[in-house]
Amino acid sequence: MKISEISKLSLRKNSSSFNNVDKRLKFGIVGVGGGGSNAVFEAWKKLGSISSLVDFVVINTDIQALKKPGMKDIIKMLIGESTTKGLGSGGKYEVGKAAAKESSEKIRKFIQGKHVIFLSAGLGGGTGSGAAPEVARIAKEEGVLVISFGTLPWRFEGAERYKNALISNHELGKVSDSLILFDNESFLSGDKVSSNESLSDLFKEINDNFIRTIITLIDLVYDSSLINVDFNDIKSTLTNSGFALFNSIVFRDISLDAERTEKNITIIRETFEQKFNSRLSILKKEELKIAKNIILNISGSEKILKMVLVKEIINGISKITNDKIEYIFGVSHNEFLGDKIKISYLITGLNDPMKIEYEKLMDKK
Ligand SMILES: Nc1nc2c(ncn2[C@@H]2O[C@H](COP(=O)(O)OP(=O)(O)OP(=O)(O)O)[C@@H](O)[C@H]2O)c(=O)[nH]1
Ligand SMILES: [Mg+2]
Repeated sequence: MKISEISKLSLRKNSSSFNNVDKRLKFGIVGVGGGGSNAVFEAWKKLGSISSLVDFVVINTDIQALKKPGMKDIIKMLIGESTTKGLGSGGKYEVGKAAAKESSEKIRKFIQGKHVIFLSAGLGGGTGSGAAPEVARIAKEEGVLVISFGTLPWRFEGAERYKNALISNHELGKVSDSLILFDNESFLSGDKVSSNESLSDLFKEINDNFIRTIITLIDLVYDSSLINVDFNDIKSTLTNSGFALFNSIVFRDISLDAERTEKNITIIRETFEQKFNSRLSILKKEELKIAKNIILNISGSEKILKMVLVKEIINGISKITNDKIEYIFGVSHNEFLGDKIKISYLITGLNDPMKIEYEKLMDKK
């Protein structure tokens, strides 16, 4: 995109009619299976204070897992009572799926009235893999925007789990509006993990991403004081938008001198490229060339966040994306950021990174 086209961006000024719509939005944060529920538990610890906007639910076939202490204010939903008797799925994808089908009305009841569902599941076991696509499917039937998060298992967890995960990822991709996928295995390749990091450090990093995506989206509709983003813009951008990548970047080296423009564009381009090589990213940098939409939330102090900088940010990003990418962005002032600016972004319209692996698996069947 050229700078001259910036005027075509979807900018919305804060308007009172928008605020009226805004306050009626409801978000559901849903964890399916053990790993997914852990992510929701972490999200609840951070976001529980905005609970008038958000309902939390953990869904499982395993009654013991739902009894985990400390999950106050989180709805606990046992699914598939007749199928599993509350004893779990035995690692079977089909059992997780049947359990969700059996309890579909219970799931639907939670979903009704929500505008967005953030769905988290560790793929590979029976419950998350089998039930998460069913939850997403029900939410889509109810007209809810579904943003899903999945993790692929470490390969040492075995071929059966990997197979469950590939099937579930494929299913989830079909029924979610947007799917963000992480690969636990990618933490093990090269020097991406340091010797003193524990498993829970890695899970924390993934969970933090889940939480930050939720916050970014909620911030975009509630908190962008300068340029506000209409929920319907977000909804139309994310509906059936395929695989997505989310992250946020804090820029410390913003230049304000005479040569600022080129410097800033370079800083932004390079930082984005580095993020794509980060250990969380399962997608290749080249994928950005096919991306269809990007939702940005830019925040900084009033002193630093001038329109020229917004242009530089867009220009830097467009160097590594493509001309046709559509931007939606919110801008907000945050005096606590000092000389730094923070950009959170959600890039959508990407391909399923596991497509070839999935097709190989299906050929073998
Ligand atoms: N990110 C993350 N991944 C996890 C966590 N716990 C497990 N996993 C991953 O998620 C996969 C599925 O595990 P669970 O979520 O425990 O399985 P489940 O969905 O409860 O399925 P069953 O117990 O087989 O019914 C595992 O193979 C791990 O790769 C967690 O706390 N965080
Ligand atoms: Mg489990």
